[in-house]
Amino acid sequence: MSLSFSIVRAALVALTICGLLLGCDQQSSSTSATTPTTEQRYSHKLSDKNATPETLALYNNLAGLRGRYMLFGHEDSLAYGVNWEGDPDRSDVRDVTGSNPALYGWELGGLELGHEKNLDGVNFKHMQEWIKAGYSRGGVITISWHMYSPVSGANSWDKTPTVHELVPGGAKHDVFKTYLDTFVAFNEGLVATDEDGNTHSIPIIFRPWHEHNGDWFWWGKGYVSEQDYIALWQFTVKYLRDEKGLHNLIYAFSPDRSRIDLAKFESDYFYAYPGDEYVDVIGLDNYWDLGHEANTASADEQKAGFVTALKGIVKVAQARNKIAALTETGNNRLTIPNFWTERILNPILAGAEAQQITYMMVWRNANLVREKSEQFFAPYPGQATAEDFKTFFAHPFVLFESELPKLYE
Ligand code: BMA
Repeated sequence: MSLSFSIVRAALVALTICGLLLGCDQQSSSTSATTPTTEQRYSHKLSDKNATPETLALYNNLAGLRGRYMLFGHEDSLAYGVNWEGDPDRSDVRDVTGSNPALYGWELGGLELGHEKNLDGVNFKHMQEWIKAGYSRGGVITISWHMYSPVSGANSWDKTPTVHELVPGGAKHDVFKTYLDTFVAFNEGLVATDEDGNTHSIPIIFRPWHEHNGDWFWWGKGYVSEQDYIALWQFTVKYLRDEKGLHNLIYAFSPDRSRIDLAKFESDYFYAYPGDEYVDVIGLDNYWDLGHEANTASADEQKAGFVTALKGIVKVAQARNKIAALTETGNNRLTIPNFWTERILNPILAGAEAQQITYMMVWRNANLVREKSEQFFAPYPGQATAEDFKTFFAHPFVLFESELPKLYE
């Protein structure tokens, strides 16, 4: 692992120096034919043609790890854990393995209403600091948004048809723009300063309007037409990218596995797909095949379903020169013995295709005292799957923060 990484790293550093000092993209015609152009270095294009160098580098470096490594991520990892809250720098994942996750998930719900904290009690200013800290250590940041409905004022699980009023021409379109503006302002705080004192925006894998093929959010199937959902997504991208000039976003699409029939994976996956020009990560939220309480299939059937679903997104991604990811996954309360090796790692490693996913992220570890109900997707010290999680951590295929190559150059 370290050998191939050091070669890749050396090559990337050389290319970066070349890019910084010489401006390779302008040089390509006048320098030797062996000097790769920016185009060649970054053969995976983003939907944003003006994406920042760090954002484009992240996307292409994730693509470059495929088949050999998968990043492990955790939602709200630094904000609280099952048995702690208020520590400025702690994570249940690190308490068990010694490393932070490689990828950090954060959630904006409530930002649009001017709240100080998100719907799960995470202070937005602290969130910005944790995002900056994770990025400074080489980690990857992804952001979701359980937005409140601008029509009913209720939370994202409200079923009031809303989307038709948000898209251009809708009665709440202007209000919706002010909601998006809160993210623009939040994003302005997400800057990093390099050794030379130059600042740049932190690349973010932005994952709006997730699980839209399910019927639990107001943007979900049944409360919005396919056409309006697509218009909502496209407007979101165009507004942030073209009107507000955000160029640090990688857009992740993430339908829910439970509403996909594996016998017709692609047609179900593409329900309300916004189009290749608006999507960068071919994602999937899959709790279903990992012991979801409503899934009555046997463990073997679920493992097979898990692999088939992963192969499905890998195929879709490869056909479009994009990357695939398990954007949300996990087993709530981790009741399955050896969950990490038997239900995640071994099925992924059993064939060449599922291994092509670039990252997986498990959901949050709700604080037991504050939330008064058990909800966790990563183990904490003493939890039944903690030892198995260490085996998972130690496997060369799985990357945590302490093992990451440089992803931004
Ligand atoms: C859900 C649960 C909720 C939480 C929401 C947004 O899946 O974890 O408790 O409020 O995500 O983070």
